[in-house]
Amino acid sequence: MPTTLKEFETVFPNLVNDVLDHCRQYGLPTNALEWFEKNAKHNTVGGKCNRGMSVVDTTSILLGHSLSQDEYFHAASLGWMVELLQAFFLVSDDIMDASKTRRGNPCWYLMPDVGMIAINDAFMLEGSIYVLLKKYFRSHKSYVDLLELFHETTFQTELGQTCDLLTAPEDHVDLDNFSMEKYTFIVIFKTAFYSFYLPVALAMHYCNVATEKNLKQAKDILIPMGEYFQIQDDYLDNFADPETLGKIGTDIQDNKCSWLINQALQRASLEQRKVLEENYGRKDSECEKKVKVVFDELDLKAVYQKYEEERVAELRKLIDQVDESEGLKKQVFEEFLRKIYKRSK
Ligand code: DMA
Ligand code: MG
Ligand code: MG
Ligand code: MG
Repeated sequence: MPTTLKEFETVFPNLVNDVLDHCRQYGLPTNALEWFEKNAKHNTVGGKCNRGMSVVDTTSILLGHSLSQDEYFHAASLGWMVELLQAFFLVSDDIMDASKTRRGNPCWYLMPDVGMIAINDAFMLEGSIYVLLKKYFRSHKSYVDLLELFHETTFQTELGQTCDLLTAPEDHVDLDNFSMEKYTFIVIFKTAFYSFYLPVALAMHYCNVATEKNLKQAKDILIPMGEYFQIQDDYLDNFADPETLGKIGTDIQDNKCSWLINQALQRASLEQRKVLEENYGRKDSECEKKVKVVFDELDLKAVYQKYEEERVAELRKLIDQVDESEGLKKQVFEEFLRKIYKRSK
């Protein structure tokens, strides 16, 4: 049975207390302790926790039994470390993307009294990962692998964010600068590694089945799955109800090399291309509306739905070919895919 959000969330307060204890040994002033607690809770809790819960579900599938209390706690701790990494990326991403809302609340940097303290708060969220990893996994035989995996995945995500931001200059719109090739690189690096490969690879290390062959098999499925997930994110940025999504889309105004603009460019007439050139990437909601009209004229909703069915069929084929001889299980991937298929938020 997959874990529930409720059960998973019961672990987090313990982890926050661990980090607070770590700070207390330095005699950190009370107001700073309280600030960190608020930062950690506001930014880490309240999402879907698909990534974090996948560490737990993958662990239980790989071990082949329901988890003991101790196993649940350890797997969930690794899961919350992924959620802390995500919180670190999201707090910074919202500043860089000039977003307004996240998980139905104002973005952290827009909360009263926060402002640019949010930058340091993001660093603190990242730093907490390593406090917890040391506390609970210092004597695990894969400690160095876990540590390196977090470091490398963080770096990969930052490379993706670099390319995401560099293809979206604020003051210069050039649609010729976009391509599906650039897009694929951006999304694999900014999203797929940390959201898909990381949770499963962590569980594989924890369960001692992280052989070279198994890690490669996992990567070959989870990277395309993560690409599909970010394409959903780009689709929802424009087509979802912000109330359901918990965030207001910014990709058009932000001049992002998104899946939708790339698809639009492949299909636009000369006239439509002109509309896109004159209105994409402008910090103006009237311009944004004109771009949205072109997206509707090109029926990108249907284009996306067709893409989704094809991509999911491909992923199912890849999953079917998994070799389970070294302890990997197809079910790990089936479960992950089930969680995101046709998601609306
Ligand atoms: C997500 O990109 C990538 C990271 C590393 C946060 P995004 O800006 O499309 O995410 P969102 O739509 O959640 O702001
Ligand atoms: Mg963003
Ligand atoms: Mg972004
Ligand atoms: Mg997005």
